[in-house]
Amino acid sequence: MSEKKLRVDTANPITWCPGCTNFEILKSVKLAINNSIKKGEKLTNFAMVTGIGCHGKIIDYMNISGICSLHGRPLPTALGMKIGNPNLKVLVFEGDGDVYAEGISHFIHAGKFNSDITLLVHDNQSFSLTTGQSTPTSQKGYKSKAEPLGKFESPLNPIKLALASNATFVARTNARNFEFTAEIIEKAIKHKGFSFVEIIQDCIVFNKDINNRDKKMYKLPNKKRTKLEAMKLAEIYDYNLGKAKIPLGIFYEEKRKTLEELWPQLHNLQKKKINWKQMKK
Ligand SMILES: Cc1ncc(C[n+]2csc(CCOP(=O)(O)OP(=O)(O)O)c2C)c(N)n1
Ligand code: SF4
Repeated sequence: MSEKKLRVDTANPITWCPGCTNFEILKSVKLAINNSIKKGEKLTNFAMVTGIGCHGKIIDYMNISGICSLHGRPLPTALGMKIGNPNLKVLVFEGDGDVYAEGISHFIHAGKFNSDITLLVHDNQSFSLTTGQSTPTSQKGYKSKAEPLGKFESPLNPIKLALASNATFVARTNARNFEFTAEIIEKAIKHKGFSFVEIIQDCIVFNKDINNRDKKMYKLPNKKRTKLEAMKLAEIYDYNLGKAKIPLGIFYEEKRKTLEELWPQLHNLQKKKINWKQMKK
């Protein structure tokens, strides 16, 4: 599969700020899809959903069928796609504002349902498209035009929330390391069930204090962990500024029956590799 086939050629250039780490995420996703295709996946079997935000523009730069959903609603949209055709590999792209603010309830239910969906969160700790207001993961004290005195509460820890919501694949990566991010995304795609990849990214225009954290980051060894062990690792970084180290990699992975396996009609479609329309009356 050539990189060209995954690219949409439009008359308009990519509109992310030059130097934005969304370019790296785009590169990682393409690499992960290409590697999955080399191992037997079909490009036509992929579908994507995005939220609204800088991250959401990725739908214009990928040659994959999909829906640019409403802000906060990509996960229920993806769930609808899976119910329509349980054989699709659905990739969901959301910003931290999108998923951890308006979309937070869907995030929790996605973990519980365990539909075979891959969620990739572009976490720049800011509502960037709307000029940098604080999101649930912004650090305490972060000042924006909307909060000139600074954010007063502590950030949400999405890794802990994903674990508590029973997500069966929970990982964190660094957008600036596109090869490692691609490797984790490929594993998330392969995982059967709800996979969540929190991608730490710099926004070079807003919330700049949280940029350039590479030196604090380290990779977790690849090994099976209990949920309690994963929770302890998730505690290491609280999304605030400070000296805390930032663990990257797969925190937790578990095999559990998916929504599609538990729902008999969907399981039937999956086994026959067909969609509802192709089912004999
Ligand atoms: C239902 C709804 N609520 C709010 C908005 C306004 N809105 C559009 S983009 C955006 C910020 C997106 O931030 P985030 O999801 O973090 O993505 P980023 O721009 O940082 O990639 C907001 C609040 C909207 N378009 N629709
Ligand atoms: S505002 Fe930030 S996240 Fe949005 S395109 Fe520019 S650098 Fe990227």
